[in-house]
Amino acid sequence: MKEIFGGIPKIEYEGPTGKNPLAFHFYDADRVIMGKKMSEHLPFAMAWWHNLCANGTDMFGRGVADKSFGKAEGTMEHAKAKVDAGFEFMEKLQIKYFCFHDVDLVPEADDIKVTEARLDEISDYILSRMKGTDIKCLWGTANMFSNPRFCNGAGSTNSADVFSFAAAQVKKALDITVKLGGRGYVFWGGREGYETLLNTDVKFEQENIARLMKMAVAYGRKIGFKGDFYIEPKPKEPMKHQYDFDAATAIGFLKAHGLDKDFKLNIEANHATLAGHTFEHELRISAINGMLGSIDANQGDMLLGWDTDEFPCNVYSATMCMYEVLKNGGLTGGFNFDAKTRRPSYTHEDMFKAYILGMDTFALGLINAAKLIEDGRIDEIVRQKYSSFDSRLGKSILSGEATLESLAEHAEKLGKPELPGSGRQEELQHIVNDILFGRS
Ligand code: XLS
Ligand code: NI
Ligand code: NI
Repeated sequence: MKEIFGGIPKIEYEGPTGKNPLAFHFYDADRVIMGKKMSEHLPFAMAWWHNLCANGTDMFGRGVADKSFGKAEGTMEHAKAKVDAGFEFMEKLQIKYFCFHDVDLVPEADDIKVTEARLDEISDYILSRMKGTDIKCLWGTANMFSNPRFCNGAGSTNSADVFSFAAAQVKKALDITVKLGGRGYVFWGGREGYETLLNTDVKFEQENIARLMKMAVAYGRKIGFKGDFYIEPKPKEPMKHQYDFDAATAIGFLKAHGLDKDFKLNIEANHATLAGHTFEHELRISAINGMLGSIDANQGDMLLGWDTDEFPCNVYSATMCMYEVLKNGGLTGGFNFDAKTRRPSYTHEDMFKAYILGMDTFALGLINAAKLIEDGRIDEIVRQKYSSFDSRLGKSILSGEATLESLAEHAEKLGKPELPGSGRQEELQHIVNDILFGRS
């Protein structure tokens, strides 16, 4: 097969002192950290849409990057060239997974039957390219936000016809995900939200979204899908209010509709910060509910109020993310780089350098997070903070034996409690810096 990214070598680990921009400086796939290989801790995935489709178009300018891969765009030859480009890209970067929207794979036709036939053809081709490699599908999804028919939402639409088209897309995207052996299936509620309450029946819309998800679970299980369904929370953009605002909101929704056994969350860093949370907050909330499934690894810009989907370079944030992931015992999903190069980084080489940056950032995060855990000071300080619940009094609260009366009696006997003890935040932050930057 003819090389598409000629001149770009296979990207190898060259160590932290290396200066080669086309090499990993921290991601060393076989290095063992806390009993597992880096590659097992970090199942990285390539996002079809940003990497193979997006050409840098924004609200103010047309495309600048060439993603034709030598074929006329809008054709099946081009769709196949993207598959070839994707596989060469993943193989050269040691990436073992990919994620896709249905319409990333093929040009969408006016008639849905034509699109579906194209999806059958391209998924056969992808399957043939997967043979003999260890590349797998992390998750699939249906794009139910780009086509004008979804201007009022997909599951939340006011039109029963449009709802049926959403259902048809989910059905086909599930077929393909299962065919390609996908670990998960994502619902990102692109336009599941509203602009104004004046024209919106929120209760009706939310119940209909749940109906669509229940149909997806029923169909998915019927055709043998064993993986997790995911909701990917996002607070806004494109809609002013999106129903899956953040992890806590999505978990409440899933529980209210009895979907919590089949669904977990796919947490995206940039969506967390748009919701006014840290990335690690969203991960923790998912994890304590047993719903941390997968991650869309990217980062936002704190000075901008939109989803910039930048490649992650913030090692501190990646460390806090990996701390949550390690504490969770890993992910059932993986790390999908839902990230795009900046508009001026339009060359094919930039695509590789961006993934190298992201993978090295998470490798550093993993190395650091393991050090934080192995050091043990943070855990010990947290343990001490709650140690009063080890006392007889504390145990009576935890066991349910205590009552308002018994506790009031205790309080009245004391008259005035001691202050609860320092939170030691600055000490903890110092410890983190010590571990990250010290020479131990
Ligand atoms: C958009 C979302 C999207 C999902 C998949 O903000 O991140 O890319 O990951 O539909
Ligand atoms: Ni995403
Ligand atoms: Ni996003």
